[in-house]
Amino acid sequence: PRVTLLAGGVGGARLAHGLALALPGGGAPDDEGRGLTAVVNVGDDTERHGLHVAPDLDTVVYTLAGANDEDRGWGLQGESYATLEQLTRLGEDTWFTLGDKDLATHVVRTAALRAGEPLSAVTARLAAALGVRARILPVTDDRLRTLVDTPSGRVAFQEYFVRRRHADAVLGLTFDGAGTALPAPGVLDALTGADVLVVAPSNPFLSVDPVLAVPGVRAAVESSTARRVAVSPIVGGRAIKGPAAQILETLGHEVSALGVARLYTGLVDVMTIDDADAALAGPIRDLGLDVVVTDTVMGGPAGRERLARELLAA
Ligand code: FO1
Ligand code: CA
Repeated sequence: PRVTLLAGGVGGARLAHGLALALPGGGAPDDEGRGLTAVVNVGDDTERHGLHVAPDLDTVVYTLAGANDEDRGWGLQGESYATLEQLTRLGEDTWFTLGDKDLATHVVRTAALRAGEPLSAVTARLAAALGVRARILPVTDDRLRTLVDTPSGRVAFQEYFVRRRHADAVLGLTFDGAGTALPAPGVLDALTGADVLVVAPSNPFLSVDPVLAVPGVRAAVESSTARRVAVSPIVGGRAIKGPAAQILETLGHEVSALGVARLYTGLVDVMTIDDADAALAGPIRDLGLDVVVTDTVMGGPAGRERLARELLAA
């Protein structure tokens, strides 16, 4: 089948890995376009030390390459930090942890972008070099930055997430540049032409909304004839990772898989929820969605592949 995943963050990367394991050839597209396409958030992108860092793209690529640091959820395994230590000595602000090998990715990407290569093209090159066979697309090649309104003002995404350890209340989000961004080549076709369209268990506000904010993307999902399946990032009233529960609460939504299902009504056909939330199946069906109840907590590769197979069968 043609499978398209909307992804951001660690939940997106893990499910992308599961789908790549479940599909023939690691999700490599065939002549008819069957295979896996991940459409990835770029609102988390940032500039550090003059380099363009794309955390969500890198987390997907590194995870599919089997090279991601699985304990932290981001960055490469077996990293060293000699460069960051030297940058600190030279007086640079080094609150954003960049490993020596990870920096090589940012050097290649930044050089390519400066030479006029689109982000989607350099991403394809990096993914291929690391042995990734699925298609990884940034949602846009244009500049798009998530800005977070907090009680102490508006801050850039990584300032909120890493520097301030997502401790601030999120009062609102702005996707700077989204209004004039164009979907990257292949994005709209991957959405409208999919057989199965999966919304990863990523943060609905921080990871999925910035993808949908690119003009044409939400409409392509809404009008897609694909079987559209979302996985709840909230299990038992808590987020698997990150601030999704806090943000739901602050923005006035129910902190549960039902709260997430309400956000995705009109966008997906099927809500996948954890066994722990089986009691919410009825209320979610009342919204007009189909419900699959399963173990959604992926853990390692076997769990990721098992969940992916269930989604493909939904
Ligand atoms: N997350 C952290 O919590 N602290 C870091 O220092 C950090 C560095 C970092 C470097 C490269 C990269 O690709 C990701 C990195 N992340 C770090 C993760 C990342 O900022 C967030 O998890 C995502 O943006 C949220 O989706
Ligand atoms: Ca479970």
